[in-house]
Amino acid sequence: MIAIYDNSHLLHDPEYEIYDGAKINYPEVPDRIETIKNSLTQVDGVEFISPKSFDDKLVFELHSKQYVSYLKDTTKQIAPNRDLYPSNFIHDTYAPLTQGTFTAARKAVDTALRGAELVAQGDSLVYSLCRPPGHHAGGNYMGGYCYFNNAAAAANFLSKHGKVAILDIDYHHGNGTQELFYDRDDVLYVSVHADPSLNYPYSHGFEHERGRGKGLGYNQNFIVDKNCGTKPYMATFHQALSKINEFNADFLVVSLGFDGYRDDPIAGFNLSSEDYASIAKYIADVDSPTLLVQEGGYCVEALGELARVFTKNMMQHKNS
Ligand code: Q9C
Ligand code: ZN
Repeated sequence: MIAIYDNSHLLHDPEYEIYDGAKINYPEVPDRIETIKNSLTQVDGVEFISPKSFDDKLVFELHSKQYVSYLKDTTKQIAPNRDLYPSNFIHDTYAPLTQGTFTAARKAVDTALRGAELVAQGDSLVYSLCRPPGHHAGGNYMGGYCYFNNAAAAANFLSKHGKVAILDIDYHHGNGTQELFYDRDDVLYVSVHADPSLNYPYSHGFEHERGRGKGLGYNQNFIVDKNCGTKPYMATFHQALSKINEFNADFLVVSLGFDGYRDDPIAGFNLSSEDYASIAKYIADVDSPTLLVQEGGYCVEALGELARVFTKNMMQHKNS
């Protein structure tokens, strides 16, 4: 399995999050991806490569020129080691900007696109170690630690080569991804996440949101309770996976969040690393070449183990 990594994610390192009017430590830290990379380096059969630079037009197919320019121009004016809370093109208070944010976020798109290109060329399993994450970013906004929608960029790239399914197993609903494909029937979006009436992103992720126009039926939201544990989670996960299998896609993109893990500091379905191993096996059984795109997961001490267990099980089952 090829894994794609680039160190420009280190340029995005906000100091704080504003939560309930107070400054708290920013959970979406550079160590997340460093830990995952270091752990995967020890796994037999994983080979690392760097992304390359893809044309900006692939970004503009999803994000407006106005939004992209705002991000580029605003970050240029931020002093080193300062956080700026933007007042435009933003969904919530969870997307601080630093001087390096644009560069890091743009490279995360390249990381996802490189993975998509390899999968389009015949690789059966690739892992894009994207940071910052992407699934909360929409056409015109950042939010929820996300700036550009990496998984959506990969899915949109792959849609030129066949039918694409996106399975989003981050704890949070991918409101940005949902929005970007809401009118389309060539990209199916299926998400399993915590109840948005009690959890971020609050605005979207309800089960009645099923797509629009010819996209109707190509958006499927599945809700589980916070801390629900293995049994209820797996029951719902299997319903989601059967939608993916029915669609019979040519390519599968997995928005891979580890924030369902039991010790996650901001989220959690009370899932164990064994649960992530079995989730990986079931996803590997989907009969489509698969791109894993890193989204959330904030228990830094566990991320190395979770990524290792997940990829080992994916690799074993994908080729058997
Ligand atoms: N202090 C992703 O997992 N914060 N984004 C909610 C908790 C926002 C999560 C309040 C959570 C965003 C990619
Ligand atoms: Zn999340």
